[in-house]
Amino acid sequence: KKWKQLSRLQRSVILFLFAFLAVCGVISYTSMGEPWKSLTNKSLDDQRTEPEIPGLKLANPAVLPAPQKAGTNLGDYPELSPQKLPRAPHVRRGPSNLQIKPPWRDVRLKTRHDTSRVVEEPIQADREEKTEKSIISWRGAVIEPDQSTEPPSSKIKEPEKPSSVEAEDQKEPVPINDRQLAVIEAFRHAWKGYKDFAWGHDELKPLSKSYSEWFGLGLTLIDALDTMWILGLKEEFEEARKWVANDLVFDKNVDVNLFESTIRILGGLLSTYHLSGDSLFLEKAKDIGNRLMPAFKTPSKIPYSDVNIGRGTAHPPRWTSDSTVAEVTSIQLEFRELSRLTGDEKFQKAVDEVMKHVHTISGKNDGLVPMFINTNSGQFTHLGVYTLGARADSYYEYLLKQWIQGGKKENELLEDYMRAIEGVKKHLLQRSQPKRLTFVGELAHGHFSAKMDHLVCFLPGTLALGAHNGLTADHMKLAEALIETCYQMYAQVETGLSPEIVHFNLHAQKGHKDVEIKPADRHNLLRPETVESLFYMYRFTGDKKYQDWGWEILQNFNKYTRVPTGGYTSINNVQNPSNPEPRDKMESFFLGETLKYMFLLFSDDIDLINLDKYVFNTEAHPLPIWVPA
Ligand code: DMJ
Repeated sequence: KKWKQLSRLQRSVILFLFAFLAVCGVISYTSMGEPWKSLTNKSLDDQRTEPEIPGLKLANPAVLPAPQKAGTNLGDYPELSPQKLPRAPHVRRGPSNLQIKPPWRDVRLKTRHDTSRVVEEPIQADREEKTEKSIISWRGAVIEPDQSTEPPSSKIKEPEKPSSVEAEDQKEPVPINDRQLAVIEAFRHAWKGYKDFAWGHDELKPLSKSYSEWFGLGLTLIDALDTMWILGLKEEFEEARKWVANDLVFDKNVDVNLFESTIRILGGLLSTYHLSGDSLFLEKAKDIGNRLMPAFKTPSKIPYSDVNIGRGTAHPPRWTSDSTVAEVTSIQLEFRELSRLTGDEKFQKAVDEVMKHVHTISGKNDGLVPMFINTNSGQFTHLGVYTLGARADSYYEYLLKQWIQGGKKENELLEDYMRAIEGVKKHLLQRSQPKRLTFVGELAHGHFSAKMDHLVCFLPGTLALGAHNGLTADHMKLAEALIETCYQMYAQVETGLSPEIVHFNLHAQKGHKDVEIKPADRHNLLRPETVESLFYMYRFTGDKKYQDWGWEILQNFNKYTRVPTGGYTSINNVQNPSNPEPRDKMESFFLGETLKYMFLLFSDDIDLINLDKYVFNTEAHPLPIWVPA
């Protein structure tokens, strides 16, 4: 009534005053730092992460800041824990990112005292601009406010260029040291055997001077491409490239294992494309990627283990409709990268769906997963058995690595990883006697077994990588303890080489070491996991003992597995130095992984595959991190 009695002028003045006060209020609220943003993210995170995940607490904020412009620091988060290696004095610092130029242009392998490498760095500016918009969630993961709830695949638009194409600034050569030269010599010896007796075939049989076929796709050659690039082996690389260009044909009526061909062939081609910038490798990667896609046509979308890449049909193994959990959850880095490079989201969609599904299903034990999953029902099978070894190993590795690859935005991956590591601590960690080595055993229907596969030795490296990326410091402590154990799996054995599986003594017995070996487990397949972890540990701590341990291992490979006419061989008996019983097979991962990690371990150049720019797939093929730190 009173309002109506007021004149028009009086009403306008009152309305103006109200409007003025409202604007002042908004301004002062905004200047408090846009609190609604963090509130929104926090509540979203809260909803998704109940109950609280141990180890992911505000008390342990990330030490790695979100990707950001140089000189800015977001909130109270400390600066990135750097890779610890001393930089070679003559390496110029520039805008950070790694690229290795083609070895024949820049990497000069000369005499023992005159070896050099040039590393260059690409333009960073537009990436920085993109990442500037990111904010950090309360748990330290990077969230882009407008993107955090969308699947990454929806963001795919334009095909990406190889990371090498962005390379620009050149740095001074970093000398190659004697240990790296020894790795190059070992590689050349292995390659000689492959070239002389197995060229274009899957694996060398160095004793019978012949070869074995698995998929008939030149597996060793493809697995070794990026190793040759990194080692600077120009001639060998060129020759292998020619074979890829002229002889690598995927239109073949052959069954391949989805996981093995993804990590070795697709991963190898993608990584070589990134390092070399040569589109031949991307074309081949697209071809094999497309041919593997029928594997995902299953009732549950959990892929079959095998695909006929010529016929376009897929199937599980003859005796079961199960797939292996590690296999279906360790193809993601490669297919996601293929989507990013091609602009075709179908690859990423297929593999992301698998991860999302595995995230939701029951049958886990504090984040630990069973070893099998059914392709019809999409449920875990053979419940109750938990291991970090064969059939489960790289599930854990890829949780962390996908999170890193995608710029640390996909919180479900991080949550599953953190929960799983807590599960490891709760159910699988024990200490041996007499040395009290920390080891990862297995759990079968509530019974603990002190058995540890050599495969588990990927774990210290993965834990260290997580800690470097901001996860809790106790992961690094555990990594340090476990790498010591993995080293002891070599050092306590007669040949100084680890067997495939060890059993740890839980009780001290006179005359017994920590490590016991059963006759069926005493073979060595030239596997990489311990050397891989040594590489991460050296990069992040700078502690030379890790290099020394790796050097011992290389010498023992040379002593017991080197075949004089060319190549290295798996052996049947690591306990018998006078007759280690050669098995007559050189696995492709010896060149793809073991020697590559050795070379990187002995390097003091942190930009030789910079771990803030690249993430290694489980076959040691480096793929770019989408939003580098
Ligand atoms: C490789 O093919 C990969 O590292 C895989 O993750 C495990 N097995 C071998 C090496 O041991």
